[in-house]
Parts: sequence; C-alpha cells; structure tokens
Amino acid sequence: MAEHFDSDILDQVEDGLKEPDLFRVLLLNDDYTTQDFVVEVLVGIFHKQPVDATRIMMDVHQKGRGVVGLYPYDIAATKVNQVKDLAKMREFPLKCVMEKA
Ligand code: TYC
Repeated sequence: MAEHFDSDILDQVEDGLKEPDLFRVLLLNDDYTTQDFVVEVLVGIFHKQPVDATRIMMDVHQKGRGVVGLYPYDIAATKVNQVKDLAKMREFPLKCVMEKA
C-alpha cells in the first residue's frame, strides 16, 4: 500500500529517475611528476581546457590535493584507472583517487 512507503522511494520506483550517486575525483601532489604531465592528464583524460587544467594543476601543487571533477561511479573509476595506467607507463608517481561526494 502506497502510504506504507516513504514517498521519495515510491517516486523513484515509479519513475526510475533517481540521480546516480556522485564521486569526487582528486589528484594528489608529489615532488616528481612534472607539471606538464599533470596538465596533459587534465586535458587528455578529464577534458579540461588548457587554461583550466593549468589552474587546477597549480592548485593541487600548492594545496597538496584538489578536486578534478564529480562523476558517477563507473566514470570516476575509469578515469582513476586511466590516470594510474598512463602515470605508470610514463614512470610518474602521480596519484589519483575517488571518494563519495
Ligand atoms: N609538484 C609537482 C612539481 O612541482 C607538480 C604536480 C602538480 C604534481 C600536481 C602532482 O597532482 C600533482 N613538479
């Protein structure tokens, strides 16, 4: 009976329109990864404009970590893995992590 269900949950079941949970993807600073490589990652994997990529990279460089974007789980996990694979291939210790927003 409808009145026995939480109305938000009932609405979600009926219309199937629940927004996906979002995950923050963060880059961590280190002393060895080049600034150019971080900008390359932000442009190539996160589709940032070069001017925005440079600003984000400098923010991470100065503060130690920074949010790159908010994505549904599968997209966030794919981007974290792409950064990991590319950094390994280029022999940089760059770390990229995700956390529930
Ligand atoms: N700190 C690095 C350097 O000066 C640059 C850097 C920025 C590295 C952001 C990682 O997530 C990072 N070469």
